[in-house]
This record gives sequence, C-alpha cells and structure tokens, in this order.
Amino acid sequence: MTTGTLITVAPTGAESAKAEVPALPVTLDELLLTARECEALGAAVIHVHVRDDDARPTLDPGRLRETVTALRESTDLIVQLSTGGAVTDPEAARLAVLDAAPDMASCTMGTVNFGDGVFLNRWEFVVDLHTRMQERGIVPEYEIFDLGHLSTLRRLLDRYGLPAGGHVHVDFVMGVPGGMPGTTEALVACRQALRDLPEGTTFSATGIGRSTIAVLLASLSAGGHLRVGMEDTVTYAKGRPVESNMQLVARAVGFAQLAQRPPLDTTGARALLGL
Ligand code: KMH
Ligand code: ZN
Repeated sequence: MTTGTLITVAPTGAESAKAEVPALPVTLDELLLTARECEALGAAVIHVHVRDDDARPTLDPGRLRETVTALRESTDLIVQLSTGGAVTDPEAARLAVLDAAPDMASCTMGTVNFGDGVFLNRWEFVVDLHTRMQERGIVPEYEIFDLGHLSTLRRLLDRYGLPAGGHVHVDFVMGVPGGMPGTTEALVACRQALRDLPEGTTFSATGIGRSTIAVLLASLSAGGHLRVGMEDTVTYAKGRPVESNMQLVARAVGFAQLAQRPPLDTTGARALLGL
C-alpha cells in the first residue's frame, strides 16, 4: 500500500565547505531555523551532521548532544544523527555518536569509494552499530550506496535480528562517484531487491548532484519516500545554486503532492518508522 510521503531533510552534510556554499547551515542557530522552516513545509525527519566553530565537520559529543536537545526543544522533527560523519572520521568517534541518544541514526551497509576518498564500513563495524542501536532503542536508517549493500543488510538482520521498533527502513543514496548511479534503472533494481528483506520494509531515496530530480521522481513513482537537502544537492538547476534547504524541501513537497502522496506529518512518520 502506498501511503503519504516521508520527507527527510539533510541540510548540511560533511562534504561541502561553507566558503564554497555560503547558504549551508553550519551554526546551531542556522540549523534550528532551517529545521523549523523545513518542518513547516512538510519535512518530518532531519538527518544531522554538525560543524565546529570554524564550520568544519565534527563529531564532538557535546555539540551533538546540545544539537539533539535543541532540535527537540524547538521542533517535533524526528532527529536522525549521521554516524557516517566525514570519510576521515574514525570508527570509535562514529560509534560514540549514539551517546547523544538521537531518535534515529544512519547505519551504512558497506564500504564504498566516495569521490577521491573511501567511506569505510567494515562488517564488524556495521554489526557494532546495529547491535548498539538495538540495545539503546535508536531506530536505524540503513544507508544503501550500492546494490550489494542490501545483501549485507539481509545478512545482518538474519544474524542479529530486527532493529529497535521492529520496522526496517532503508535509504538509497544514489549518484555518489563510486556508488550506484542515480538512475531509475538502479532504483528499480534496489526496489526489487527489497523483496528479500522483511515484509513492510520501506525505502527513501536521494540522488546526489545532477541525479537529484531523476531519483526523486523515480522514488515517488516506485512507492518510495524522499530525502532532500544541501548535503546532497547544492545546484537547484543548471547554473542556479541552491538558495536554501527550504527551496529543496518545497520542491519535494510539490512533487509529492502531484503524485497524490502528500507529506507525512511527524506523527505519521513516527508510526511508519516504528518510533
Ligand atoms: N559523509 C559521508 C562520508 C551518513 O551520513 O551516514 C557519509 C554520509 C552518510 O554522509
Ligand atoms: Zn549524511
């Protein structure tokens, strides 16, 4: 059954420099303003990376805790922290993200070339993340950068059981140089592979850069949900830099409404995700 559309906003990421993308929200105040405005437009989940005072990506535990608290105080959004961090972040710091007790956290299902870098996700590390989230009642979003990551997810669930809340939700991250392409064909292949996962597994998708719109439309037509934001997209249209995360959320909401799958509010999103 196709329901409304879960819209996740990923406003900042760890890959773009503030100097090159001035509209990127990097301070807590900028993040909170973005979060409130995106929630008002129709986002229900926020995927969060934080920055330090020099706008560089950080996994500082205090800053993460402060951010989770502030988002909870000023929005009803589901707070999903990134355990992916930046490609240079060590495993211990990525695991420690869970100490900030978010509602959700990302959990990437395997290693992938990431532009000129390597986004390392060893099997043992993935198992650690999954089992610690189970113990703490944090709901994972399984990040899928390539088709094989879905096989890894099945193996993970077979061996270690379902996540907290019992519902499985994955996010196809498409168009990363080194991962699967951001095409309808690749999305359909991933969609088909979900048949091997627990019944009721839901998916969202995001297309990096130029693949943003193709993936958004493909996901909606395949019954999927949407992730948008400046973590993934900094060009709105050819020659037009993104002005704000709100511009991307508004576009996604418009597409979802055209597809007659309007945005889920935060209550509907919690029900969908088993929160
Ligand atoms: N920044 C990427 C290396 C996640 O947030 O979980 C990892 C990433 C995935 O963005
Ligand atoms: Zn991320």
